[in-house]
Amino acid sequence: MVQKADKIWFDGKLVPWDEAQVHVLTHTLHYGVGVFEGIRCYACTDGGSAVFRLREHVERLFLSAKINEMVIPFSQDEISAAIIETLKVNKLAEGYIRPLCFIGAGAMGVFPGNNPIQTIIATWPWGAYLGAEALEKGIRVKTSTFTRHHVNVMMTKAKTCGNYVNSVLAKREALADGYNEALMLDAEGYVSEATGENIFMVRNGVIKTSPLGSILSGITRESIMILAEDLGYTVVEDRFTRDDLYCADEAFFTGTAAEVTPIREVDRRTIGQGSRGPVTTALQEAYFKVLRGENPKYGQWLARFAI
Ligand code: PPE
Repeated sequence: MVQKADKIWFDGKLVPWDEAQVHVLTHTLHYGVGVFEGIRCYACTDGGSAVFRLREHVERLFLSAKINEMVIPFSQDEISAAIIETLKVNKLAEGYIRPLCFIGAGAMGVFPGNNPIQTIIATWPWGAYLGAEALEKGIRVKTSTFTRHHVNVMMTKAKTCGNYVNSVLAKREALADGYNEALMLDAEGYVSEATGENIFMVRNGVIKTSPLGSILSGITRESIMILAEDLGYTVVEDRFTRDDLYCADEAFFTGTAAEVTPIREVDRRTIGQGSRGPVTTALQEAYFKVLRGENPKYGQWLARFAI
């Protein structure tokens, strides 16, 4: 169960958590055209808190809306300010932020007509996405029987609610089969991403990640590519296959929720030594330092606030 907070921001007002309700004929509930973000904030070492890459997340929310021809009746600055306001009112120094824009009730049928575009911002505490041990020991992954979206079926640059039907199907299957996460291949059979994470592999010191195509353009992915280059690694965006991945020295997932999660097994093949490898460890450390405000070089990635 999600841990309740005091308030949810709903169309410009802070309403009590239990009163943030919608009508059953909400268009998005029927047809899945809504857009959302997943953002984290962290308590910093020097006191205070910071939202990680707030500007980029809010920008992606608006781009997702544009792709889906939804006009959000607020500016990016207004949504950013509302996020900080919601965190403060809920006294959440560290946690997860979920903005969601959806098509409200009005007309029914596939064409949404002039139904209102509504916006909520919810926040709650959220620990390690894939379990407390995952960040240290790594997780077990299985190639899904479900193919990731073809770019001309669902537009993958948008973080669209309906895109996640594919993720839910794959995640359920992976968990039922005793794994922690599903590895999803694109329509051509190359490694795409996971149900809510991007993927990296490391071989002979070179870090590789799937190119933008069928994947969500992850903000963690981009941050890790920058931090890896800082640490002197070569990073390439290139397609790779599941058998390339089986032969990796290391592999890991990235995502706001998943942060940097090592992969220790794929389809019963042990990856590297079957534990968190040195490159993954170095990148995890670098990432957490930035999040906690310990790397002044990336101070501009942090929207600081105090509760
Ligand atoms: N791919 C997908 C499909 C995805 O959903 C996410 C985020 C990513 C990649 C990584 O993107 P970024 O967070 O910008 O690095 N998934 C969000 C939702 C997870 C959920 O279960 O809900 C998240 O991590 O917040």
